[in-house]
Amino acid sequence: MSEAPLIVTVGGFLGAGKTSLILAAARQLSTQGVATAAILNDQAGALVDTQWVREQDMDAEQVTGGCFCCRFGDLAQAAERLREHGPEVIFAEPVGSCTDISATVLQPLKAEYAGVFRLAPFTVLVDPARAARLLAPDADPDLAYLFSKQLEEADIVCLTKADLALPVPELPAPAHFRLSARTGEGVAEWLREALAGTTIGGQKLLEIDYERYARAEAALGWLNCEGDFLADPPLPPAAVIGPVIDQLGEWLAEAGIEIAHLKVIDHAESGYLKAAVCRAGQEPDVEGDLAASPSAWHQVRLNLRAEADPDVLQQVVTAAMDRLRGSWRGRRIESFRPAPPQPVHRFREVAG
Ligand SMILES: Nc1nc2c(ncn2[C@@H]2O[C@H](COP(=O)(O)OP(=O)(O)OP(=O)(O)O)[C@@H](O)[C@H]2O)c(=O)[nH]1
Ligand SMILES: [Mg+2]
Repeated sequence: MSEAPLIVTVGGFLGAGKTSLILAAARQLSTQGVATAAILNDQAGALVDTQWVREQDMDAEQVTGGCFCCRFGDLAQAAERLREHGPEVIFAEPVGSCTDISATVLQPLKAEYAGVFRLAPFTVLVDPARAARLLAPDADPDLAYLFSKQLEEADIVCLTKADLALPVPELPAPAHFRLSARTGEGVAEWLREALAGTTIGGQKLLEIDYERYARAEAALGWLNCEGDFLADPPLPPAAVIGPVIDQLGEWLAEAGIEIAHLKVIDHAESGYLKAAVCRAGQEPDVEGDLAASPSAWHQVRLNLRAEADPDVLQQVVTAAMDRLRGSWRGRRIESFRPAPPQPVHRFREVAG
């Protein structure tokens, strides 16, 4: 390979559209013969995103059990493994509740992996609807703080979901691009800037209060679940994940619980389907094989992040899944509040 792979870090709050943009960008790049790969990240295992990205035939690794900053070694190893397959671009998606990425991830990558990887400008995505909620006077003040810190350290800020034509919120940092992963609008323009090689990622460093940052992360209940479902009678994937996501949306809305992101993926013998919502009461976004035929066996993964007690999340998820007609095998559920971030490295100056 002529040049070291370019790591393109795409951050932003939960549900901002990071994975969708990475997939849309990878599709555009593949038409130009550019090989890409992705690294996904979460506080727990059983990631919907990793499975979704792999279902789209993209080479993907994941870092689990903590954010990139706390698992810096795992991130570097994941990037090294991907490098063996010769991608020119490696997209890296940090957990949506993570910030201070410039000091704890980008500077260490520049310092320790010079010549091995190159760094694109750090892109942070903003969903206009989420921004409006987090910037409202009644928003959780710690989450609002985290959100503003995410924007403050960005080299490039992008407003996402342009196809929804939502009002543009007044952001603490100005947006450089407005794009839609769904229609492709603005993706080529962003990619041109991200891949230009003129700006090296991590130009800014944050002043940040780690106690407040930890409180913001802990404001969210986190739940990851996976298991096999044997439908009796056989059901299409839409009839498995549809009722689960609808029921959960209804119960969480009734309880007044703010959803950051709820996503469910079903890999059945007949095809795969993903459904997701970023707020209670939202009509789910459904992607995949909508026409997949009935199947008895379904491999299901569900990831839920919401402003609620993790035990409550566990109860409602279990109850929603148990309403389906059939039986669950080997279902594992992890629910918790993320632990305070403890970065392996924290640079006080911008590295080379
Ligand atoms: N209408 C519309 N919806 C989008 C667009 N991009 C993403 N979405 C939807 O927004 C939701 C969140 O998208 P993701 O790409 O999963 O967001 P994310 O930032 O990776 O989420 P986390 O990994 O959970 O933090 C999904 O339901 C997507 O279908 C877009 O351009 N337009
Ligand atoms: Mg994602």
